[in-house]
Amino acid sequence: MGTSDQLEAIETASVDALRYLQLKRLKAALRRAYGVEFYRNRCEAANVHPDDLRDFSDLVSFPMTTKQDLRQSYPFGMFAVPTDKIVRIHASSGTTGKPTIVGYTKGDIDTWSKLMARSIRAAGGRASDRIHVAYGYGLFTGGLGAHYGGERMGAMVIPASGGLTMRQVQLIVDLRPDIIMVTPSYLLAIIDEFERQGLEPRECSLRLAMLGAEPWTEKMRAEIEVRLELDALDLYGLSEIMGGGVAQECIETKDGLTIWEDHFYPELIDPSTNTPVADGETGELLLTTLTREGMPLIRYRTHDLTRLLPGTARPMRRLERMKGRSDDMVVIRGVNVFPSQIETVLMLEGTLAPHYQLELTRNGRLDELSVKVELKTALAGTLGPDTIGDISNRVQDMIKSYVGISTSVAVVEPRTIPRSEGKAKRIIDLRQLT
Ligand code: DLL
Repeated sequence: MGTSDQLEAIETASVDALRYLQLKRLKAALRRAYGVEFYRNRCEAANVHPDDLRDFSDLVSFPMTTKQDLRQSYPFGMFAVPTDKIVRIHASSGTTGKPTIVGYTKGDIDTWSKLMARSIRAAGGRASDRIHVAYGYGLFTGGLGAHYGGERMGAMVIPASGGLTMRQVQLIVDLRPDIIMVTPSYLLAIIDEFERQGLEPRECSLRLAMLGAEPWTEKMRAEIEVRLELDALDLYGLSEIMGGGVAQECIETKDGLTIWEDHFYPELIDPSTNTPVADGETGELLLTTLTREGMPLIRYRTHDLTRLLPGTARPMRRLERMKGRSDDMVVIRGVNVFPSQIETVLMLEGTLAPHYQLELTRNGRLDELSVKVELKTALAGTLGPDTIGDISNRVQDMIKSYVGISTSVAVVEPRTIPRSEGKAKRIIDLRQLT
């Protein structure tokens, strides 16, 4: 591997060779997990043993793992190795309760670095590139994962972390990075800061953006690509499974996220019945780690909704851009709504910026959804109340016809919705409070 810009052998292998490797690794992964008391108990309760797995289709009889299971074994109960073999801890924040602790052996950090380097290469990165990492460093996996991957491939890494947006702009202008790794919502805040300082974002040195850690849309990609004149690619992962770098969009096809199947085995289930979905259908992604040492996970429920598609740029299958999380879905008067659907509609209206929040309230027994969205910065203070009223009405009508729900839309002045320096908070649920 080293600092090579070449693809790894498995990235050009045949699908048969990949399946052979996966099956061998899957059997070993189940045996490793069986060493953890939690999994042994679960398997015994389900009356399955790792030796029962002969083919991929046998995996459905093995128990799934949930975030709740990880919480209950807080902090170290899911580890498959003694804690003195763990060299790194990360944690996923979660909105309620204790965080979920994730442990990595030296070998796990090595695999993760390799997969992040592979992801950067798949996005079009080279050893000669400079990488500005504006994902947060710390217990969140975004910063350190990107950092180790960039170093592993021999790039120059600028560990900016999240926040201090003025300084982000200064570093980008002065150090002239080729690649930025950041959440899409925070990249928008950085672009706005360029403009606030009277700088033209398109003139900056960036050639690629590797965006993820939160849902985003094709419309947002289009906006970012135009405003920065670069290629914006999707990067997916989750801390429980490893961190960023589980799947990455390839620059040559830009058609969804290639999942690094030599390390993760994907399945899709219908979250309401917990049974596999038919080929090509949308479902909740389950992931089984194939090579993880410190904390192997079997059929982990990600809550992320996507479709599995055949491989294009690589033999590995692709995940369609995440549609949303099953637990971010709000049911409003019987209609299932994802923030990404609302975002797609907002971006059809040329006067609006992709900064928005959805507020849920309950009026008696009825849920109400209000959408707060900012005007484009260039329009600040230029539109009268009538024009703004027209825009709100138009957007309300569009949401009604595309998504099927009634909302109240408030168009607000630029920079009035709080900016995130990492993952954007799109839904404010005030229903319990009213
Ligand atoms: O967000 C890991 C990561 C870091 C991914 C940097 C990409 C880049 P968590 O904090 O555990 O880990 O959050 C994981 O974020 O289950 C998805 O719901 C969401 N998510 C991550 N990437 C994407 C993406 C990191 N590309 C959760 N599109 C996941 C949509 C994403 N959602």
